[in-house]
Amino acid sequence: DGAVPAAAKGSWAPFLKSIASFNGDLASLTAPPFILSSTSLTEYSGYWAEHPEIFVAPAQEKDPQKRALLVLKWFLTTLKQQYSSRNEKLGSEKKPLNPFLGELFLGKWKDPTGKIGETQLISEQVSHHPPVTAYAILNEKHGVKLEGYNGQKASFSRGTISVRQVGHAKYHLKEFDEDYLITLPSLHIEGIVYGAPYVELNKSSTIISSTGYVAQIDYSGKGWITGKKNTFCATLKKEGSKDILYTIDGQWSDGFVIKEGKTKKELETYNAKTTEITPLYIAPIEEQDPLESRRAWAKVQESINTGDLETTGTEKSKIENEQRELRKKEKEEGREWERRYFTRVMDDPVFTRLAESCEIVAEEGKTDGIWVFDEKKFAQVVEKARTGGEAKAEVVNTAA
Ligand code: 0T9
Repeated sequence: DGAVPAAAKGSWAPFLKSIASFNGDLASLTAPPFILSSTSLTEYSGYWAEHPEIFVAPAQEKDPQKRALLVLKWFLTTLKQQYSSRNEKLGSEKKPLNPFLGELFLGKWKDPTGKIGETQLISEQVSHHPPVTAYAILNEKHGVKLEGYNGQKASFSRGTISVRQVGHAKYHLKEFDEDYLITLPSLHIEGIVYGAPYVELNKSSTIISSTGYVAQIDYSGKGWITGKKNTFCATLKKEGSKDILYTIDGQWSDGFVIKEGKTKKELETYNAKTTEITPLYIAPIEEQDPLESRRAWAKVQESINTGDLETTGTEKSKIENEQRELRKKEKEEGREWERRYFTRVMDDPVFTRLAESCEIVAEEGKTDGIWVFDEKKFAQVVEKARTGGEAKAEVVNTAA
């Protein structure tokens, strides 16, 4: 238990016992303070586009096959941010704050060069029980839109927490009217006994395009005898064909090589360690909406960071009680919390068509329906900001 701080040694063993018998609801785990992060899960949606230039690159490619390759490349470059940025920054995976219903995390990746254009992030907690986060990432200049949602189903076995992600992402290119359905890999947490948890990906995930290209990514880890951590190998094929058009092999936390399928000729190498990320711009707290994550959790975050357990507890309870009151009131009035940017639908034609052609079990991607980015709601928010009180904050933001 080398990674457990001396003061927390007494709390790790009971925690291990508690996860051994937990019910699958990650949010209900009471972890020792040193493993708590002050970041809310709504912020994790930003990991999808921390390299805006790679995110929009497919929009500039005229050849559909190369476009499909660029989408696969972009997906692979997000994995390091998604799954190992926290242990790199914080020393281990940490337990995120469990977002409240309606929590928002909004930001943008600015582009001083003007070549990429501004990329906007909208992340909203659309369900609290079970937790589901939905997001949209928009780049108007290149007509790129990513939207998706995800929840987690967890179980404990053989000393690790296994997590299946429920949900999917859709990448859309306006100019080519092209869609890519992205399934989310399942994962498990390693290093728990040592008090230094980190994520390893399992099995495989798929990207299928409306143009008929299918990418499969197979994940493997260190294993008992051989293998390196965070390893994957990916192939891109045309649907129904056995011919491999491209292969991509490597470690998602380190780097990978793109090769042509037939000739095995090396086309490109990607270094995940030296490729810099673009920081997300978030409005100053006083300009944020009360539902925005960092404003709503400010006091909790500050007390977690200073190690003030008592304040953490009282401030967390305040939010929880407020939420309970809201739910009670909604129930009495027979209505549901209005999501600001997303709507739940029972069928999404793009999702269904692509999922079926790839034998993706649609049910696995659903959390009691499908959450879609609601352009109408979004337009209303934009309009309100233009005409109402929020307009001022927007002016200040762009000037900053
Ligand atoms: C969507 C991502 C997801 C969220 C996290 C399982 C996990 C919460 C969900 C799936 C993102 O796009 C990608 C990355 C990491 C996932 C997290 C890793 C993790 O451990 C947490 C859970 C809730 C815990 O914090 C368990 C406690 C553990 C740190 C101590 C043993």
